[in-house]
Amino acid sequence: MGLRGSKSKKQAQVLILGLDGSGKTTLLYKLKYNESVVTVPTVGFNIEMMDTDRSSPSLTVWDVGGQKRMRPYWRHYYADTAGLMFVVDSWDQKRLDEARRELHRVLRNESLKEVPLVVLANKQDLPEALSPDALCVKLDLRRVCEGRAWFIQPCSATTGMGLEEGFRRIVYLMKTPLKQTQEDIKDKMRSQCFSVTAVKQSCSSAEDG
Ligand SMILES: Nc1nc2c(ncn2[C@@H]2O[C@H](COP(=O)(O)OP(=O)(O)OP(=O)(O)O)[C@@H](O)[C@H]2O)c(=O)[nH]1
Ligand SMILES: [Mg+2]
Repeated sequence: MGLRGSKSKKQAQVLILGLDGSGKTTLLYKLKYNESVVTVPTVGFNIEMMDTDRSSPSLTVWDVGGQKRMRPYWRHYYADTAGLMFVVDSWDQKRLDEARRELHRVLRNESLKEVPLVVLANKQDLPEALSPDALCVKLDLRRVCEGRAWFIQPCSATTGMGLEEGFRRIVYLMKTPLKQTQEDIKDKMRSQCFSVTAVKQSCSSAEDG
C-alpha cells in the first residue's frame, strides 16, 4: 500500500486531490505552518513532509493542482499512494456534480483500489456550507466507497478546524486493516460517540427515506 520502510520510521505517501479552488493548498500550509497563505492556482504540485506520532509512518503529502488541464496528470501520482484525501468546497453547490464525477473517476483507478479515503468537507466556516451528511449523499459516498475504508471530515482551511482530525483519520485508516475499522465502527456505534457512524447512518436514512 505504498508504505515505505526504513529501520527507524516508515514513510507513507498521502495524495490530496480535489477541484481547483477547493482549498488543498490553503489547508496544506495551514496544517504544516499554521499560516494562512495567499494562494495562486497550483500548476504542478506542492509537497510537504508531515510528522506523526511515533507508532505511525511520517507522511509525504502531495497537493496536486486541480484545474481541468491538470487533472489528466493526477494518475501519475497514484502508484505509491497509501492514503487519498479528496477536498470538496462544501459551499460551492454548483460544482458538486463536477466534484462527484472527478472523485468517482479517481476511485475507479485500479492503482487506488484498496487505498483508504478521507473526504475533507472544506469551507465549513462559510454560511450555507453543506454539512458532511448532505455531502455524503450528494457525492454518493456510501455506494462508491463500498469495500473501501473511508471517512468524511468537516473542516475549514481558513480557521484550521478539523484539519488535524482529518490527517489523524487517514493515518488511522492506512494503519488499520479494513475488517478492523469495520469492527471499530460497530463498537463505536454501540457507544454512540463516533462521527463516522453518524455520517453513515444519516446516509442510510437519507437513502432509505
Ligand atoms: N472561506 C474559506 N475559504 C477558503 C477555505 N479554504 C480555501 N479557501 C479559499 O479558496 C481559494 C482557493 O484555495 P486554494 O487553496 O488555492 O485551492 P486549491 O484547491 O489549492 O486550488 P488549485 O491549486 O487550483 O487546485 C482561496 O481564495 C482560499 O483562500 C476555507 O476553508 N474557507
Ligand atoms: Mg493549490
